[in-house]
Amino acid sequence: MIVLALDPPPSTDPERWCRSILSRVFGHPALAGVKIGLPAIVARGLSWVQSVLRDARDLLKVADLKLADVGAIMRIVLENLASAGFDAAILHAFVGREGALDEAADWAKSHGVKLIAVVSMSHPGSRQFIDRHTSEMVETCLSLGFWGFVAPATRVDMIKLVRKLAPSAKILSPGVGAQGARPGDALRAGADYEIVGRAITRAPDPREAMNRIAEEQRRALESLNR
Ligand code: BMP
Repeated sequence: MIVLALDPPPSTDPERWCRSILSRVFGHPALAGVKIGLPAIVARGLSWVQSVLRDARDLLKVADLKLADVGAIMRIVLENLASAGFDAAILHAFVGREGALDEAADWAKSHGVKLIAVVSMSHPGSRQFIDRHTSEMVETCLSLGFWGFVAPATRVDMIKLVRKLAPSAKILSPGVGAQGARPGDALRAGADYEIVGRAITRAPDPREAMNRIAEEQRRALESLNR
């Protein structure tokens, strides 16, 4: 299953770019969701996002601002994201429970927004600080009712750790393709979704790229069941 990272390159019109890519891959059986983040929102704000999210219909719609602030501020941002049509948002777990994650979780619960915590990242530097606290962050976020976690496809040992600690939470794994991880490896390690951006969005034929990645995922899972 794929969550498509829509990160428009600079000097493109983000709305046109996102809608054009989405129109080519929409309806693919492997496409579970879309993720829009800072590159697009910093460039043009939030107003244009609504039309893209409308096109995404019943797909999971993830806002990836990797929020890391005090609770009151995260609630304001979450409210704006929900008004724009997002149904899930990514937060950094390292801000801790009291006065931050707890307030965001309260707000999200009462407004039906799914929260996803970053507990390990796909770049090597994640080991320096974040990965030292992955287990504690997972436990805190689970106790607050978080829906899911970001754990990297580039280091499947981290996915296995999160899956062990959180058997029924969703795991979303970035790093497939452009960052080197092979499609399917994260799913085999216990992830629910692989977040894929450039390997699809920058391909000459995004639909064909999605076909190829979905087929690799299928084969990886099949070999697991043998
Ligand atoms: P790409 O497949 O083009 O490398 O895109 C990966 C996407 O996942 C980007 O939107 C990036 O912000 C996000 N991401 C990541 O690469 N590593 C992480 O640890 C967390 C992320 O959200």
